[in-house]
Amino acid sequence: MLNRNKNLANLASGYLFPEIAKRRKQYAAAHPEAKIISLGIGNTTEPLTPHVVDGLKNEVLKLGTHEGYSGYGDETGNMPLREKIATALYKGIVAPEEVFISDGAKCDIGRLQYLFGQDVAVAVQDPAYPVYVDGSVMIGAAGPVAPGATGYSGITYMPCTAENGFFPDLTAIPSNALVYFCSPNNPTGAVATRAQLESLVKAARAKGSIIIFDSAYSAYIRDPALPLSIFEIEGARECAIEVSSFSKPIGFTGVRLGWSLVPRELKFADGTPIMSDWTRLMTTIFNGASNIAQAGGLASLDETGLRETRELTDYYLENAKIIRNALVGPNFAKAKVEVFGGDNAPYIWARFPGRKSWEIFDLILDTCHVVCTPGAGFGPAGESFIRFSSFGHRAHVVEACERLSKLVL
Ligand code: PL4
Repeated sequence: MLNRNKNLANLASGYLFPEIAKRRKQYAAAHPEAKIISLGIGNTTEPLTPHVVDGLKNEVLKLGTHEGYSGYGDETGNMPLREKIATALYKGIVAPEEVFISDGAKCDIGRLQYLFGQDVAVAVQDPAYPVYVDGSVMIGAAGPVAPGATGYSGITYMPCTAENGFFPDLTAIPSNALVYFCSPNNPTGAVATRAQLESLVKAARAKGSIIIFDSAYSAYIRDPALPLSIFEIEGARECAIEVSSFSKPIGFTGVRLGWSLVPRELKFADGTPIMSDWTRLMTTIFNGASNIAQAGGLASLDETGLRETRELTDYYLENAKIIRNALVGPNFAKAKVEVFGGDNAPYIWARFPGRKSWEIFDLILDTCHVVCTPGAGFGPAGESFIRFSSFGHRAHVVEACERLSKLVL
């Protein structure tokens, strides 16, 4: 028999989101009368917008003709889409050849972990989207949780707390490390300022480290002073890779489309351009994003598409406002609950002093029939926090908030 992959055996628990789905299912089975509402997993709920649907439909119709049919495409993506991302979203600060189209940011994070392999130090914001840590353990860049420890060995956890404005102490960044950084942040909802990103780039360059910048939620930024991309920061081309996604701007969570951005200047220690190895890897183990999805993505980047994106993201941001308002109600104020995020981000991050995240998760599920996400699932610094997602139907969000206003803490 084959031996189990040792790295997978090092994982301490199941992946967070299926675990939440499992608990919801178990609760529903035991309480069939409960009308459960999810403010948990960041899964979009609103229909695709008309112009994007037209883009998808037209491509499907083309595929049904001899003239318009296409099979395998370029593994790194169709050039018109790469060009449009470079111009419409990045205003020309990146070149189309630096944009690699994919089936989503999560998949790109996994492939980037494969690109850098196991001989790399890893630093994460704590709390963080679990794929950064779990994927690092899977590839062998991090080891098991030592007895008595709260995190995996080999990972530098950089606490992001209310006290430090959810921006980490950058002196903790190890040398020659991959530094995962997400802004707007999942789960805290914090958005890094220009000055903060400048200090991050400076610190990464000083340490010979590379930032993996996750901008999956940049379409939710409304404050014009906040950077949408790490490449707005001078020096980032020498120390950063960006991953991003069509999931949250246009509801492509199920359609699947994203991109990574690898600047030409970025090099390994031996002088090899990272872009060369990334191209080699993508063309070898990835077969290109769906041509239909790419047509939909392209439609979303023209004038009409960008307007629709704005309207869709405004809808979820309004949900975020409704959730925030509910969480500052008298019952929460009495329990001294602190509320963060939700302004330029679709997540609200609430601290329940003296309580455990999973305890609050169970209480809210049991008494409000509302699913949320326990902060502890995002890392040690997430303990006592709960994340609320704004990706729901308005009527469900309003109903969930009414129930939350009656929560006894
Ligand atoms: C549940 C910071 C959600 N099954 O859709 P993708 O792959 O382009 O983007 C995924 C992604 C990338 N980066 C960040 C994210 O927060 C997400 C999506 N996260 C959440 O609730 O935290 C969905 C989670 C999904 C998953 O595992 O990603």
